[in-house]
Amino acid sequence: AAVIHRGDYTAPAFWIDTVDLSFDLDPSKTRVLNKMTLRRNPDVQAQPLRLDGEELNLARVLVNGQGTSFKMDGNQLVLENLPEGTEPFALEIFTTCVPVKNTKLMGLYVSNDSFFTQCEAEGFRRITYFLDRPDVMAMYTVTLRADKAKFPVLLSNGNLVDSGDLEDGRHFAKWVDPHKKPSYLFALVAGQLVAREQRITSRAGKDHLLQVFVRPGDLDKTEHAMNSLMASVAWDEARFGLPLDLERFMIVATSDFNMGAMENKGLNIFNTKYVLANQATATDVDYANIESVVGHEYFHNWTGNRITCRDWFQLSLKEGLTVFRDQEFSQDLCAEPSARAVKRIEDVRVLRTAQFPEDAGPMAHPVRPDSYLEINNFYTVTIYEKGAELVRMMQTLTSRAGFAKGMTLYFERFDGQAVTCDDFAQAIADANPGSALAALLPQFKRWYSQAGTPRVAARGEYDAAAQTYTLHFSQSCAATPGQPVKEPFVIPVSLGLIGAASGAALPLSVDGQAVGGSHLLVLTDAQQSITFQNVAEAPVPSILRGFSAPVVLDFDYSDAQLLALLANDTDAFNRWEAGQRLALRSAINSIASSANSTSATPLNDAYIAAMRAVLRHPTLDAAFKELVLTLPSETYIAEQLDVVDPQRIHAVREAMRLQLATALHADWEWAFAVHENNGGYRPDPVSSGRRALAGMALNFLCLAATQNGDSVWPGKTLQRFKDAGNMTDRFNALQALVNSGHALAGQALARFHALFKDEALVLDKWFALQAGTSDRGGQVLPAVRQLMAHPDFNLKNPNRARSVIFSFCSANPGGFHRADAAGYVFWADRVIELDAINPQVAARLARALDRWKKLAEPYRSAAREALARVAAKTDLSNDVREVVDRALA
Ligand code: B3K
Ligand code: ZN
Repeated sequence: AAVIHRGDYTAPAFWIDTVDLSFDLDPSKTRVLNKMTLRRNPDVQAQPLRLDGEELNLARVLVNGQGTSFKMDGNQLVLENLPEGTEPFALEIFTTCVPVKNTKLMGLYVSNDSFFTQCEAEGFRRITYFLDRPDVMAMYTVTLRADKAKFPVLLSNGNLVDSGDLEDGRHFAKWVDPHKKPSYLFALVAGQLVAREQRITSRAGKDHLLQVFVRPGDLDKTEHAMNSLMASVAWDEARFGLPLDLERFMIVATSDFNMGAMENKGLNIFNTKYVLANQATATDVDYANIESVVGHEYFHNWTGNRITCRDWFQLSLKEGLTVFRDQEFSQDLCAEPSARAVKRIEDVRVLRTAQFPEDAGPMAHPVRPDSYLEINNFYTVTIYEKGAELVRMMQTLTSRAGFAKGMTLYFERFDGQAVTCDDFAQAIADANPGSALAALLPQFKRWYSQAGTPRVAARGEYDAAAQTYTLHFSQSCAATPGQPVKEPFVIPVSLGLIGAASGAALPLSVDGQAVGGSHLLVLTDAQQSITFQNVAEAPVPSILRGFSAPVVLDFDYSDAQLLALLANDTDAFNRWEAGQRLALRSAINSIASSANSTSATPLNDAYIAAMRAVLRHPTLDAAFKELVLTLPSETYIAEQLDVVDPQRIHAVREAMRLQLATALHADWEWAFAVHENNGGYRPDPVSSGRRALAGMALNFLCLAATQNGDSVWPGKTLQRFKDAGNMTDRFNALQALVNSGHALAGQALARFHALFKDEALVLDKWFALQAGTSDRGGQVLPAVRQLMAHPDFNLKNPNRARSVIFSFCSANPGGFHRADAAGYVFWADRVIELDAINPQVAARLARALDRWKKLAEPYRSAAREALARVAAKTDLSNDVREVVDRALA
């Protein structure tokens, strides 16, 4: 297999105008008749037609109804004797495939006796021969035929135009999609499904049918997904003037799915995890995720489907933009401003714990990559989450209204086309001629081409006599693979000043102008300064408010300054950030201080007192408190260090948790008492924040019990676990018992399994909790091996594989990084085993060792050995090959 380069893009030699597909669906042999009309692209020199195909049995090829010669070149079907000129011609291809053997879950596959498809990025070629690339957009007609008893529901994109019975107990359905689309947006579903239905009328007065299809028995878990869909339709119309462009919009849930969901035109296919919820089975986090994923896929209908990507290097054109849109959607659904801030903090936490490491590791790539071996490896947090930050910065540099104007211009220019990231950025800038974005566009676009997380270093100078405060900034960005030198970025820095003594938000004056309480400084140079006038007292700078750019900020804050920000900043994000910086500092000092023994008290009294003040604060809301009281993760701490001893980090963080548990014991008791009762269940931000804080309190109270021998709180926790009226409270209680290692955990886990043995998504939680639990002397790996031997374990089901294997290898550093290397041996075995089943899932797991070069010995050598063992296999998929070869490079 060869590396694909962005610079090699050429337009297709042929266009496909129409596609008429007929399926005779049979799990062990599905027949596919593909009738297309094509024409030569007059702008490209005449050449043979090369159609992509994979794991297909080819039976027949007809051109304008006549047999024709063809040859195979690798996976491509090559047709040389085609009509000359640019007149359309008919091409008919008949193939068969074997859905039941499709464990890759790409193309047409069977899950729970139903048929599903997944075509993005290159799965359509596993269904029929095609120009399987996003810039070839066609009109689709699809006829499905199948056994009526086994597959009563037959769905595809667009509108149902005909259906009826056939001989031998079979039936058919014919679907026509009124919009042209690239092949990656094709979908079909066939099986025993039931739907929740909702009719809606748009602002413009059009009627639509919304449907959520699930397996019989799951209908009682579809209300939240439907509500989220209705909210999405309304939001896109209200915020961006983008209406639903289909009579019918369908969501179908499947339990076998490689990722979260897929935005197929009019027929979104979802992982059940992002559809099914009721209060007995889903947590508040599940509810929030469903809302944002339903929104995300729906918003793709415009950003992705109406305007799509010219080539896969432009993936962030749709993904970064659509993540930005789903983030804004979730924020706009929050009634309280504080809930918006909570959502922003959660999003930044994902960016910093997952994307920053990616950008500093062997898989680092620009938001618009330059090359890939396997496109599936580039559905990354960089393309998605960093891509969303780029769009957010564009909004910051043009204003919310200006950005909306830019979106309107983008659709005026490019609706119905396959375009590039440049096209998007140009449209946003052109709609805002006076903006900083328009003025700086070429430099701004370095965000698309340069990988790596920029660092911004700042220092401040207060001149008490002149009452001025000057901030000096410098920016830099470390080398990444293939990019040794970086040019300066455009970095919007939102700034404020807090009085060091008074704690007051200081009014800002720049160049003699009052600018209010916050000021946006746009960094463009390697070095830059700004001076504020009329600064009446020594200030503490609040820099990068709201995380206004995806950078690392270095500022040599004193503890006192951070405590002042934590107590007084008007910007909720920086308030939280100050607490994180304080905790991080304690962690790093403790890690550095004594290599062998861990202090029982890494946190100082001032920090503890500040955390008590936050916890007991009369007006801050519970969700925000829970975020502030959450220590930086082991992964985030590791990223701050040059040499990483995962066991040391784990020990120090555990000591910090224990210290918070004991030093704030009375406060946790208070917090639990005040937040434990929340009335009837509603998954809104305020009550879910209260449940989160109550759950955190229980976790700390059970942890403290391991020290003080208390049996009251573990007992209460078990009772709460038994009595809980919703999954959030129940699971938090279970987690408190399991994570503290309490003896009652065993009976609670057994009871939980018995209660939910028929709920796959709940069992996933049961597996994940045990595989991700805090390691105490190496007990987790043997437990994980036992979980894999459990009758409910199934390696072929991605959700279940992730719940055990990923929860351990990717989300449990203290358990995974063992001095005896057994974690890495386990990892290598699983990567190899999974690669034979499902390369996409295997490649995700392979990334668990991305940061091996930072590890201290003996971890580093053992990790390299494990990677080398995988890389030595000659029959690896491209997916895993690319990941391990890059890691070892
Ligand atoms: N566009 C899909 C992701 C497809 C992944 C293919 N390996 C889901 C989404 O981003 O909405
Ligand atoms: Zn997406």
